[in-house]
Amino acid sequence: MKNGLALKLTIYFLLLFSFFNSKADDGYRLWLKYDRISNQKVLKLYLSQINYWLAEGDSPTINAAKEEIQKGLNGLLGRKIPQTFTIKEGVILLVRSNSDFLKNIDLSKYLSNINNEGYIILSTKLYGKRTIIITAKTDIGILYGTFHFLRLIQTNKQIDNLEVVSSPKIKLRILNHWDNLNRTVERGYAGFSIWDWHRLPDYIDTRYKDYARANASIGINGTVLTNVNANAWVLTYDYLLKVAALANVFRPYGIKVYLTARFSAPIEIGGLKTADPLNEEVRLWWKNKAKEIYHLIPDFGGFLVKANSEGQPGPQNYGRTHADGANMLAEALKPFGGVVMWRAFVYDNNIKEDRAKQAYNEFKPLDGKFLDNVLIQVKNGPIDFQPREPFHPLFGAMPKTPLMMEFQITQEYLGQGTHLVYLAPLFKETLDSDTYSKGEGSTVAKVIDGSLFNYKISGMAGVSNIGTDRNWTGHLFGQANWYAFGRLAWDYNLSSEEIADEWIRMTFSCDKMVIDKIKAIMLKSREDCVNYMTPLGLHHIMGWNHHYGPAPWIKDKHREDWTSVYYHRADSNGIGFDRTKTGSDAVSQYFPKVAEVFSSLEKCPDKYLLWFHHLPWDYKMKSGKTLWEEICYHYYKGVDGVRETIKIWDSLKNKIDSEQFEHVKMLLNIQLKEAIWWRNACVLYFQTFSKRPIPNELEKPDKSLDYYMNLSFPYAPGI
Ligand code: GCV
Repeated sequence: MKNGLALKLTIYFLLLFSFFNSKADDGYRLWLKYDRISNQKVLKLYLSQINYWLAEGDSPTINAAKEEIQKGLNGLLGRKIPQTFTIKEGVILLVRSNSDFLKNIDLSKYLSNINNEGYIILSTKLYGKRTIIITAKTDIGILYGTFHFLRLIQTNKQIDNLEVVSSPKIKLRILNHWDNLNRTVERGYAGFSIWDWHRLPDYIDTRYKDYARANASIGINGTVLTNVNANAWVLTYDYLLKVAALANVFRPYGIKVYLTARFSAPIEIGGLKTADPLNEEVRLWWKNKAKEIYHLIPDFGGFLVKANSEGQPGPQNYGRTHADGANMLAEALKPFGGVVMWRAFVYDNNIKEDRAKQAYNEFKPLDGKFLDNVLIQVKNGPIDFQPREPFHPLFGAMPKTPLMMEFQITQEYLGQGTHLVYLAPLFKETLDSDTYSKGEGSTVAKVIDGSLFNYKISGMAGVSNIGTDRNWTGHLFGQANWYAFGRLAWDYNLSSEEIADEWIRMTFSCDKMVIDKIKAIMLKSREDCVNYMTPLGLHHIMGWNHHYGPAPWIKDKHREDWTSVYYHRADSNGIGFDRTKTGSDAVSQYFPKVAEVFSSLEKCPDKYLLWFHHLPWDYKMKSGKTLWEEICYHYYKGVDGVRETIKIWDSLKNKIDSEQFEHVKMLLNIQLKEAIWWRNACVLYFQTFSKRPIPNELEKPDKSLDYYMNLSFPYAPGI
């Protein structure tokens, strides 16, 4: 009997132990988990430094900051940190810079270095008491500073000597949701749209607030709720009420809402016969619509517009220019302080010109013709969010028109929902590119932050990867891309490594071994992906329509510029798109210094080689290999990279949360399968032109080209 009881108790305790030991993290809390710090030494130190918090004011934004500091400190330190109303030893003080609490300290040297969204964090003594001041000119600055401070604790950084002065470099830091009103998401791989239009405005999903918190924590201050392939219906009164309900949730977190404006809305929901931007009735319709919107949403951000692109209506339907269209909307928004973000993603299959050149040809002549509340939103590269593209030639080419960046966070062309690809290196590659538009150092970042040409407004947009999946982004590492986008929009000088370091610490662990391993995986992941998908400047060779998987054989479709053969141009002589003077001459759209590099076979970096040059299969590469061999080795290297990633990941078993571990492990196995699929399909296909063997030491594809060409995916996600 006694023995039986002992056994039962042992089993009970073992079960209890294993329950507490196998943590399960479903990813919902993103990088704002605020779990108790596991390193006891670090925890003890913080507990000796932080005794109270004090926040002045009670605006909705200050209340959000209070809620956050309370939740954050209590969670991270594992005990209730009380609020105080007077300065006491070890207080965290959240106040505006003009607060009486700060009247005895001179903040001027800091304040002159921050704008209205910036903040200052100082470790100091106030009235003889050790204090950490989080201050700003505005409430939103205080909230941003609060998130920064909590991040320091989450990442186990020292807090005894703080002198942080931080201000966003870019004004509009915006997510673009390609979400439809029926809740499907174009190029979305994380479930359905988080906007529950049917139940809005009365039903406020808790996700909305969590979405706002997450975005505010990385400085995102705007969200375009709807797809650029727009539906006019969202501009009807009933839907605007729903939009207003979302705006109310986001407002305390400094996030403005924007909508996509379908150019033909005056016809579709306004009953007019035309949407001609020079027609008086049409202009009046938009003015009244703007009035109606601002009546419901006084801080409405403005419109994002895709016009005369991929079948969307636009001013050219009426023989007008993009400037005519954008200015009509800008005029309607102007009295209320709204902006128009007009996309430069235009190309037309009927124009017999290299697609890569068309946006530049269309927009460059319009420089200076836009009203001052219009930004032109330009994708990072001249084609379409490929794994690698050179920077878009419009950057630097429109000194009189604010150009804003459009990145894609959702991985339409980089493995969609199943590949671990950390995008910060891709974003940085574009931002750091030198346009030479005003001599050396005229980086894309300096174009879009407005400093190079004195733009009055500046912006960076990221096409969102968020959906209804429990962990928001489908792939856990998709969260890192959302995070990296926000952090870079705030400060593009941060390195990919710094951002990864922060995110890993907040998502997985502050254990050095774990950080080093995951960081190594993240930092190489984009290059691995380029290698197994589109090495050496290849591009746009993915599956038809759904863009899932490889399909370099796509040809003979109703649009040539949507086929793969249009882009790789493989034939018995060689491969690549000649964009030099002997070809489409797209190089001449770049400033001479850049054009010279891209044009020259000696100077053109290998990574852009086939983007700009058509070269024979036996062309001698810098490595000494032939072009054909080099292509093969890159494809194989990409796959080997994923194998290496899996090995590293496996070594993290029991070192990180078990649910996180298993989730990523399963996805990595899919990624490996798909990387091999990409490699085999592309190498076999290009081999039909090169007629050369795959180098001996490389494993041979185990399936035939026919096999790959016959695969079909009618239900691939995202369309
Ligand atoms: C929203 C690519 C995508 C489309 C997208 C388009 C755009 O072509 O495949 O789904 O449409 O870009 O950016 O407008």
